Amino acid sequence: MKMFCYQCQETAQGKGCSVKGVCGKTPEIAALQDLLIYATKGLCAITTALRAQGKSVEQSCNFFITINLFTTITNANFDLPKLEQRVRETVALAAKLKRELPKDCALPACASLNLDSRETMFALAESCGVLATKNEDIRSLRELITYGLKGLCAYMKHANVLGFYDEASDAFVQKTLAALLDDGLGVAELTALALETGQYGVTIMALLDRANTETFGNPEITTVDLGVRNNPGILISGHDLKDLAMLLEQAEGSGVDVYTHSEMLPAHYYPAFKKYRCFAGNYGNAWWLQKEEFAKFQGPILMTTNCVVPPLESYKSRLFTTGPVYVEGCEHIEADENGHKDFSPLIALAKTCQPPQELEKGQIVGGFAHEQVFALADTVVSAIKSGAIKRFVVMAGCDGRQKSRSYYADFARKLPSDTVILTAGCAKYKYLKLPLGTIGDVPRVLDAGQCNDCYSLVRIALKLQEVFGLASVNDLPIVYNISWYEQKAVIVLLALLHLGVQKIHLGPTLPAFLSPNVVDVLVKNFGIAGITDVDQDLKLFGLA
Ligand code: FSO
Ligand code: SF4
Repeated sequence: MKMFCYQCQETAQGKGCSVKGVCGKTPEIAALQDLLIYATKGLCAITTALRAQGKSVEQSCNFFITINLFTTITNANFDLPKLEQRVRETVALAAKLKRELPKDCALPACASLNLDSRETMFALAESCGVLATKNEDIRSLRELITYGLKGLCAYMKHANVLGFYDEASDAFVQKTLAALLDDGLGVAELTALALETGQYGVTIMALLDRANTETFGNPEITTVDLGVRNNPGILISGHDLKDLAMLLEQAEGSGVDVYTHSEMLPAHYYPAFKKYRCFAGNYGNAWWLQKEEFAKFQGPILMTTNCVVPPLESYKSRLFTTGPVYVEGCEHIEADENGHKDFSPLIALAKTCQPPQELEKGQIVGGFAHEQVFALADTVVSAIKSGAIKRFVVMAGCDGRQKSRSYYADFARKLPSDTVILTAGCAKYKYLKLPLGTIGDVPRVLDAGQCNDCYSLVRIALKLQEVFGLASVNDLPIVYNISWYEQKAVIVLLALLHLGVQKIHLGPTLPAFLSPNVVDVLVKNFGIAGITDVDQDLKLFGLA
């Protein structure tokens, strides 16, 4: 079977995975993901037509569409039967909603799919994937928007499960996804739509920020242990704080400790989780080291979102999934109709396991989200005025397994001592544990949180602009050296472009899905550039 996917930074040869995904995605999984997106476009054409006729779309339908997009993000779903079921549910929901529309309502072919066998599905998938769009620039922009929407939906899902919704954003996602079938939209219209996607990216990151902070409090400066305790443990990874809240509640008093991994580290910064004595510390590093680290953890592991990688046999029986994450052969924890999840299988299994093997000792400090940094504003502003802090370097985004990513650790090490790194996302693992010291009382690496907390970095930049009375956010002494891996980074990038941030450097490579002409548009209008080598880039940024 053929496949084609180029949605993440690790795509084969920097061009596209066509035999098997570097991530472990098989051609069959790729086919059903393509088909899921295609069927979802059909469903979105129907919901958009319903809205146009003044009819409302149920929240459960909006949520269903959000999860469909989240499901196809890199490293989320490796379960073929589950994907097949999801495609069938999408087609069934489309058929049901279509009955509410007048018979003569014009709809695309994907709004009325007829899928009998899995073979029919595979055959159809061949004609509806990325390469179905022949014009390279149109394909590039359509995929840029699709990946932005996938990232946006990941963040929207986290807000939704905490009871925060934005119907206008749901309507935009659905209208836009359906519009990607419209051959009447050219480069200019699609470029505008990509920037509008960035605008909704800002809205949704702000909504998620409100959901997280109103539910769990404002992140505060926190010291997090990196070592291990003597009890058996459960390791939780991914980005879903509600899952963590339920797990901590259920594990408390059981004799089992809970450790965070990768993007769950910033959970330690929230006041709401500090009361749990079972909340131990952070174990390990970014997602791509999970094979080694999960094997050594010895207890159950819960993946709440991407990035999961196809597991080794040594820990597969201890790997549980939930939310949009599925791995064939691993137990999946479903929410009940009230959103409650029963994590007792993990707690019971943990009690039979050895405590985690120690990976490292020590502590790290984080929690520099917007409110905490605003509380330190006087210190930061006087450090800037005295010249003690000369520059901020935004080094946010994703980490990944390619060797070339050592660039980011080297870049951090070689930065002049009067620079401060602002970070968010799993990219931080390249420098958070380096001994970079402080400037006065201000650590040289300020971790705002998860990748969605890039929103905090924007708030901080806007605050500095206000304090210094600058006309533009681009007048601040801030440079952007961002690393990307998957589609959440795409929505963060589009959000920054929407806010008018210029001269973002993106690495370790520019996205394969950007055609030369689209790159040209981004270079001309936003000054976007890639990276070269550390010394050259330090000079270019005026940091050497
Ligand atoms: Fe990293 Fe994975 Fe948060 Fe991504 S864990 S790579 S941008 O999913 O979402 O930063
Ligand atoms: Fe390849 Fe990335 Fe797609 Fe996986 S998600 S198939 S690694 S481009």
